[in-house]
Amino acid sequence: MAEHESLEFGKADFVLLDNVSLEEFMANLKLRFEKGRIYTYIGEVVVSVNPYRAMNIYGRDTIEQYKGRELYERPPHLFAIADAAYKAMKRRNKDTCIVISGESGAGKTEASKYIMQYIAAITNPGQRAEVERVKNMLLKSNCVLEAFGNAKTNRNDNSSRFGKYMDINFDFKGDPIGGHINNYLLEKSRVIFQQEGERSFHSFYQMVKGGPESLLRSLHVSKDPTAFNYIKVGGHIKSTIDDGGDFKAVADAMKVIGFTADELQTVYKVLATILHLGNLTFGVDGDTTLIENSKVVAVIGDLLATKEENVEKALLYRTVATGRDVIDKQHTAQEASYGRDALAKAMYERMFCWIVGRINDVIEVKNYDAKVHGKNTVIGVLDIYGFEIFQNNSFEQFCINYCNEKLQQLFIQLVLRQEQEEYQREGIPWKHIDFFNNQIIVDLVELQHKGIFSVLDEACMNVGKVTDKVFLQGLNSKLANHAHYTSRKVHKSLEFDRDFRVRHYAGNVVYSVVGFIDKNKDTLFQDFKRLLYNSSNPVLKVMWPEGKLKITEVTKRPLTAATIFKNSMIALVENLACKEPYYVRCIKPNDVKSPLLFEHERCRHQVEYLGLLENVRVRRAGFANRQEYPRFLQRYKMISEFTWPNHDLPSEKEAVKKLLQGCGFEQDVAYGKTKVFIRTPRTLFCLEEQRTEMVGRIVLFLQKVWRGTI
Ligand code: AD9
Ligand code: MG
Repeated sequence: MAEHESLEFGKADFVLLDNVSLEEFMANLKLRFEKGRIYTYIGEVVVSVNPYRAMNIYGRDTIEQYKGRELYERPPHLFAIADAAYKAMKRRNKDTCIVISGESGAGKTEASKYIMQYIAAITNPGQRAEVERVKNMLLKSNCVLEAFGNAKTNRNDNSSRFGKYMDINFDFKGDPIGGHINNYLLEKSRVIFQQEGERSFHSFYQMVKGGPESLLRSLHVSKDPTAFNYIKVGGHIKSTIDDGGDFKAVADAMKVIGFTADELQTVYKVLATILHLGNLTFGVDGDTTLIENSKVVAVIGDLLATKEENVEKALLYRTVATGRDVIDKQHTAQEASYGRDALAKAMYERMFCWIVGRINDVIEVKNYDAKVHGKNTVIGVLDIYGFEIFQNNSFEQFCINYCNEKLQQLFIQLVLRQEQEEYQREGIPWKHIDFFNNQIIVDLVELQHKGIFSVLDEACMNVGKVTDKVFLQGLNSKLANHAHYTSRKVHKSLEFDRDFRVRHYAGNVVYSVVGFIDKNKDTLFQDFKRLLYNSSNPVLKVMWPEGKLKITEVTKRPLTAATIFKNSMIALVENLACKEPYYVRCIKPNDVKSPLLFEHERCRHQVEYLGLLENVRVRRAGFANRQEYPRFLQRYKMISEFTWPNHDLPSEKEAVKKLLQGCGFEQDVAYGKTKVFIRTPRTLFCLEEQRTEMVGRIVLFLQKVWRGTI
């Protein structure tokens, strides 16, 4: 409960609702949104509604108001959650994490940035240079990662097309001493194709529009983005983003982080190579496949610091080992186009991972001796792509939505578990509340042998020509009876040989299987890996270590994209589960990015699938509020004669008991080992009211004393 919030702005915590019904929940959410109160609590969970306008609530003065305070002392805010995670980490030596979830465009990335800014602002009071350096790097890394990993989609002008989990490490003083970024599945298909109305990654437009003349000249790149096939497919080159200005900001950030001039040049060369690759076309002359615009090949050879003929050969031929012989097999024009696209995607993805790796080199914790300094603790911040439903949903949306299922599952487990554990720890009885458990959908995707990923991997293992259609038949035969899977047999709107539908926790999504096999196999001809490894540009070479292998040495079948993603999600969830979690649940109020519109139906849907109402019920079934005894006493001691100004009871727990008995709240509270638990919010309200009244009286009394009238 926030003492400074009046009821005019609705209830600051949904547990304070008179009745827990969807109607009341929605009415409160709407009222608060319309009054510019975008944050509301459910206990320790922050529900946030995207305001779609600049809010004056993130400045230095606001930070000061939240620093070191308890949640209920101030109006709901992200800063309060960040502070709670920080305090838990510092006071109790706990690793904590902040999980930010919500659909695409709901405000996760913005929230993660504000949280990081807050943590940076409240730490390092001693101004230690090394800590300042680390903080600066952590903050600077955001703009670099967004440039290379975000893009305009039809849902969000700055949509994260990769998942990000960032650990911030703290020393025993509670100051950041380093960090580590894990990145998850970049949507690399965007490099070669975008749906109508969308763009490729910001980095391309930034370079083309903002790169200095001399740079562009050296890259043979014109200032016109429409000159490049790969980045004009979506037709929406213009956006609300200032690409030109961002180019400089990103370049500066990269320099500060420590990217060398050669490294930056290589990044631009990779971007330019991809742009040129997109303009290459293949034709045939009799039996020969050829490149129609060979001048472009010369440019690419130059950019990749390799010979033009090597580039040409890698694009047109494939080296295959047949027994002991090695032969060059010519591609058809179609195969060559496929290879070109695969190369463009792979080069971008590699470069992205390399950039993350370079940032990690710089921010990694160095010279920390736990024996000398005590445990180094961590706050993790998770900002991952939100649930997506597009007109056309493919493998990428499938992975993204699976990831959201995993996170929802974690939320269910942790929110319940955390409550349960706290009651147990404090020795208080607890009763169970039912949630919709989405484990069944997680299983549908990831179960060994039976899940969609397994069926996909099996299809990809088959020798011979496997098609997406064969994969779909496999799904239909194995999963026809699954409650969350629908095939054409059941649903008329689906296309027989193309679609399947999954009933996700957040809604139904129809996936088109076109491209699933290909994206899962994720093949890149070895010839390209060798080409890039043999470049005389050392920075490029580092990105392609496996190009070192000779054709006869490459035997192992690489893991499929689905398996890699599944494993990384399982590892992520395990990592989060062993930390103390704090949640931010983001809601997108409308589809038109309007600051004024609260689309009731849209919001209701999100409230339902995020399980927010159940969350309120769990919170209320237990105790709406809990506070450690000393803290409670400090706040309310003035309302009881037994505790004001000091008490003579044997412990703080006894003093709190005496205070609450005196006020007649005995029935509504329980006494744990270290905390007092208050069941209904009304009790806390009354306590707050009495406190306010007493503070008023005390002030009046003191004024009189000062004036000498007493
Ligand atoms: V996605 O799953 O990566 O596609 P996000 O990350 O949930 O999505 P994002 O944080 O990028 O959404 O927010 C989308 C846009 O909403 C931002 O670019 C801002 O224009 C706007 N936004 C979000 N949060 C705030 C805020 N607290 N204040 C002002 C905001 N604007
Ligand atoms: Mg985002």
